[in-house]
Amino acid sequence: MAAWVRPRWLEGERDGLAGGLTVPRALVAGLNGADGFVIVPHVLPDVDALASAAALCTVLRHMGKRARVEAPEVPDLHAWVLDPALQRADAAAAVRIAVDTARPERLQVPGPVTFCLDHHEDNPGFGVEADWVTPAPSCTCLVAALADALGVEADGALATTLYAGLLGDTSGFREVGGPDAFAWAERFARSGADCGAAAERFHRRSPGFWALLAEVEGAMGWLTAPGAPPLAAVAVTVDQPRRHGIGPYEHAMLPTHLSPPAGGVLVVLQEGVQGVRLRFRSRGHDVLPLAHLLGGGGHPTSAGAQLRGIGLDGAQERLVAAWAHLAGVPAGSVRRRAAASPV
Ligand SMILES: [Mn+2]
Repeated sequence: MAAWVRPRWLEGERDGLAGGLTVPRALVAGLNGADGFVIVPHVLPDVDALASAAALCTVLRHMGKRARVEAPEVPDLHAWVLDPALQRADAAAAVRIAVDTARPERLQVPGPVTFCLDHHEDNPGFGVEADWVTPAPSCTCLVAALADALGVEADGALATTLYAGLLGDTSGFREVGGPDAFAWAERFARSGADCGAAAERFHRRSPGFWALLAEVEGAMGWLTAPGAPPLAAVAVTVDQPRRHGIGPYEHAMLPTHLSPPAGGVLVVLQEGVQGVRLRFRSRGHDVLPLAHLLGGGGHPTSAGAQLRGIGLDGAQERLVAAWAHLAGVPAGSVRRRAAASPV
């Protein structure tokens, strides 16, 4: 069993290795004092949501606690992250923990939660007993810091799960917001994570995915207006992923394979049966104000919004209006180009 590499910040030296994460005492005391845990991730789960739930469940079981993950929705694409044994029910469990979920209505199984553990900046905190909401490259980083605080050492399997969450939320280190992600990666690797196996599994795509990606890249359009940051946008109809045999979870990974414009925003508009899903990506430019204006949320460089009862044309109009509003330019001054580059 590999031991944790104990970061110096735990000894009180905030050297930035892990962004100075400090686990709230109320959370540590609450988890130590309780038993019978149910860990719930968010709907349309990504790798980090499932990895965070799996890792926290494993940590609690290492402590001798009864714990299980409650995730009715585990897509085949991400099934490698969550061992089915972690979902197995035992005696009635009542202490619910939300992981990686910014709002209660996004929980896979709705209901009050006792503890809330999340790295989304716009999470208001909705745990009845304790919340821990703090920025980190992935929610598994919080689980790792919590394991340290609870005195649980990671073995290779747990470290691999923690690393998987980091891979997921950095899109395989394509969308790294700072050096913290690499410090965490090193820590997980030195704790015994099989980084190669996790990366191979994470980056696996179906053949149709690459065909769809090529199609989408060729259809990129640009919005420009004097004084506004550049915005690259592409719309994907509901038929396109179907035609290539791409399911919703793999479709959700499309934006991470497209490059955001320098100093600007990439928006992928994905048509669905109920409306249009907008996915925002950037390298450094804060996309949260745009996501919030359109009723969504997420992280500063990776966010999303769902527009219901609307088609692609309507969604594009809403996007242009919101973007022009934020940039303080009249919507009429926005120029649209269907081209591979903005000039
Ligand atoms: Mn996450």
